[in-house]
Amino acid sequence: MSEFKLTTVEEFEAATERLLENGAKVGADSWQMRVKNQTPHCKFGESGACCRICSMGPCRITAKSPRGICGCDIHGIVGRNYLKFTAGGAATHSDHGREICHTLYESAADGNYKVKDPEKLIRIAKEWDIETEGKDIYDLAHEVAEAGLMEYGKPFGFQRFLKRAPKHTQEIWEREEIAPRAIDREVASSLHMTHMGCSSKPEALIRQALRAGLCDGWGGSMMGTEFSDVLFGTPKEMETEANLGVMVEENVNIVVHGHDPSLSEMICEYADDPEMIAYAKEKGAQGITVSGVCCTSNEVAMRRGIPMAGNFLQQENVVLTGACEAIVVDVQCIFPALGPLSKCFHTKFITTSPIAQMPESEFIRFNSHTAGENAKAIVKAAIENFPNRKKELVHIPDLKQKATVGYSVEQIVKKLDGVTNSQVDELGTTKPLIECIVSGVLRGAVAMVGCNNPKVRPDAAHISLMKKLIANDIVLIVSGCSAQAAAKAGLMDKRAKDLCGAGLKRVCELADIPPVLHMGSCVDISRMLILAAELSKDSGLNISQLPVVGCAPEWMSEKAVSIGNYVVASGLDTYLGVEPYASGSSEITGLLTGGVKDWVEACYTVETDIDKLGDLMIEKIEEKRTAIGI
Ligand code: MSK
Repeated sequence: MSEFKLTTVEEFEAATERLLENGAKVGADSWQMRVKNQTPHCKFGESGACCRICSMGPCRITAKSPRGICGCDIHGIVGRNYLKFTAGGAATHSDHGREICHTLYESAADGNYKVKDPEKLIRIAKEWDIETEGKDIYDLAHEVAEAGLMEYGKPFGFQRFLKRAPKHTQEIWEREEIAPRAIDREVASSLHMTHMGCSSKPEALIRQALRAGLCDGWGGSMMGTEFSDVLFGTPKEMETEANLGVMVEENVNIVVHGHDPSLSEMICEYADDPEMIAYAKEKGAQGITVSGVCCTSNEVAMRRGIPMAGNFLQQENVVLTGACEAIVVDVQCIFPALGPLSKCFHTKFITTSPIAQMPESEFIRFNSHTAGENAKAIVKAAIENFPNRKKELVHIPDLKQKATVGYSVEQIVKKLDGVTNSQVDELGTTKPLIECIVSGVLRGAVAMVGCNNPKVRPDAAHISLMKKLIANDIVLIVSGCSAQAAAKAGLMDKRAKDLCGAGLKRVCELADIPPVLHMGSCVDISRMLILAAELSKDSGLNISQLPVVGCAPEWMSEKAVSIGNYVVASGLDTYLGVEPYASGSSEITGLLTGGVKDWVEACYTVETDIDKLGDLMIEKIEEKRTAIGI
């Protein structure tokens, strides 16, 4: 086996530079250029002090003009903006979850989508008091899917999955009146509250922001994750690779991008079809390579071992290789820039969802009834595009790392059973993990999530924090683009155990795991909630007492704010490396970084000095250990 070495951020950057030269030859635009054009950013927008929710404005708050035309002060304006931002994220994740419910509803023994994890389906049905005895698995799937769809609009009651949380957490939500009701109701109520002439009281706005976040994390996202597992299989440990070097010059390269696995799963099926491979050969290629970008990539990496070409700020790079026959997208985090960029090369930019339609793309409408046909048409279009490559523009950076992925909660529990002698019951418990933490072999855990953001040197914050934390015996559970940063660097290679402190290294060796565990896409942060809930129940500690924190060092999207809110509202202190648009109001920042702790036992810390951010997390973990006497 070759010597193991991490790929450095400098090597990522050199590869990007070379690709940008490729782009310059054909007049391609890039996010790097657009950042320059957009800098400096508007200070009013950046601090949340611009209000444009009615047409009397826009109103901008300054020392000279401390109130908007309606009389709203800075705290109301910043709070409303923050809540609207959260609602956008909660709606987005939850609508993804809704699509998955519909896909489950369409599943059939002879259909495009089948039930791959019937045990999980039965488990959820029992949890939701749905009769399972003697039922055909597809009848049950349809019943559970319909019950899931009702979670979006039911007139009474709270989200069903809240019962998965420890009792103490449920009591907090009830006491603080933030237990989420129907998902659509929380999103609509948020937009109602932020309408001109409704709420401007900071406490009310932030309380609703937590509630809207919770309807995402314990509602839409959790259904998205659970039903994706039912349909496509609950992830298990799997080998794959990451970074642009996973694209293969001799092959037809199809890159899937976005979030919804319904499309990408089908593309993978058809790309493996011998008839399609023969067709690719007929067109001069040696085969077909599917790789991914962003969370669609995480979905198919976790379940199929499909390689990850890159994360959010690498999406243009896959086109810049000149070797991408088609970039096929579903929803979320897709740069509209891919339209004009793909025109500079031979790449087909294929949009597939009515939710994400973009100029200069080819729209192949994807739906569950015609999924097979759609996927076949897309794979065929990519193959037929192979002869159109401009050979002089082809350059695939020679960068890739091995990664072991697939750490669902079920898989983590199973792997850690081997670490201690503790007796585990049939379903498995998190007790071995708790024993590692109590004994101090592991100091704690960090759930690192989120995007890239040009405000932070791309990937550098994720990777430097991960290296620092594992060296301090803190295990990482990661998802989204954070996970891909780790994989690209090599931190998901099991050999990365040598970068850990002695305790974590021992755990990695005994359990045969890498120190950074890939838990999936951004909706899969719901897996982290389940893990925290199980750790709390198995240890008898409240979630807020566990030496576990959340972190999003390079976040950028509305979804990330919704995530942050549900992680905090579930009791986990959360560390951000990018400021939310809230600095304009001392009251809003005061609530987010302190006041909400009185409600939910956790709050945010914002620190743009990334090294310091790491120190703060380590301090917090040690503080929590001391507080519980371990
Ligand atoms: S894809 S939300 S850039 S993690 Fe989920 Fe990555 Fe952030 Fe999109």
